[in-house]
Amino acid sequence: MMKLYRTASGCLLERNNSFYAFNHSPWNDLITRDDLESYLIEVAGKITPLAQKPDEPLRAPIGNQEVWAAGVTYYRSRDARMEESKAAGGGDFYDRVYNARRPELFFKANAHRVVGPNEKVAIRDDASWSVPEPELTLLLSPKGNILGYTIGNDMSSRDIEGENPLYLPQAKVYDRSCALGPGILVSSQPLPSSTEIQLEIQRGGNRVFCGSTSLAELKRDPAELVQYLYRNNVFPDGCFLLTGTGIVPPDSFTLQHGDEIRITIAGIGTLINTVG
Ligand code: DO4
Ligand code: MG
Repeated sequence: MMKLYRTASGCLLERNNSFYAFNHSPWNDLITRDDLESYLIEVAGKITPLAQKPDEPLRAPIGNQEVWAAGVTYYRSRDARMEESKAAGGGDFYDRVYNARRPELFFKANAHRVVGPNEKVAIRDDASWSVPEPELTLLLSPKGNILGYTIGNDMSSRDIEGENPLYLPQAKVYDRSCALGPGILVSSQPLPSSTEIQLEIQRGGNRVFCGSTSLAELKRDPAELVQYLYRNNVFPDGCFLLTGTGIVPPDSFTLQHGDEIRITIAGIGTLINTVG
């Protein structure tokens, strides 16, 4: 188990409960290496571990990558979206894409729209119904190999998407609409299907929502999503791919400024952001 973090001063590697600080500039060149896993094992073998985990703020683990997302990959997402777009006559499309061979894939963000751990995510000023979407996120190399996993928050404006599915880019892509982190679990191995994803939202110190799902509920194989994404599409710096949400708060829930969003994925960590 090896995790790679980006800090203000460089790179931090966690391996077998030891921490190793090192520099690799630019970060982008590190996380595009197809041999990332073996390279990091080599790095750890050459330097002395730190006496303790450094208390340094973490940055979003992104370089020049685009961020893409898959949609309607869990039954819960299909269901919620069919309901929210019923009046607009869009419901049927979500059912069709859930069952279709070709997945839904959409552009989510580039680096300047992404925030890291403990930074502020945004809700749109012109939206009245906003939710976080906690998603297992793949780090892909330029060749389309899965190098590792992180946590992604696909912040979404449900009223805008629900009014008309053609408004999807506005519901999904805006400043600080995506959070990534806290680090990258570096592994090319598939995660166990029992891997749990949890979402907790706190308001004024009280828990106002919590929910969980597991990768067993993910309808698509991550490798299949990657295969579709890389068809006729070159990613010179690789890509982050969010794999869809399986947790949707009840329709009565909307995020407010000051809410704290905590997303935990077993084996990867917890990504915490506040709405602001
Ligand atoms: O179909 C619209 C977006 C779906 C999505 O973001 C998800 O299922 O996570
Ligand atoms: Mg999503």
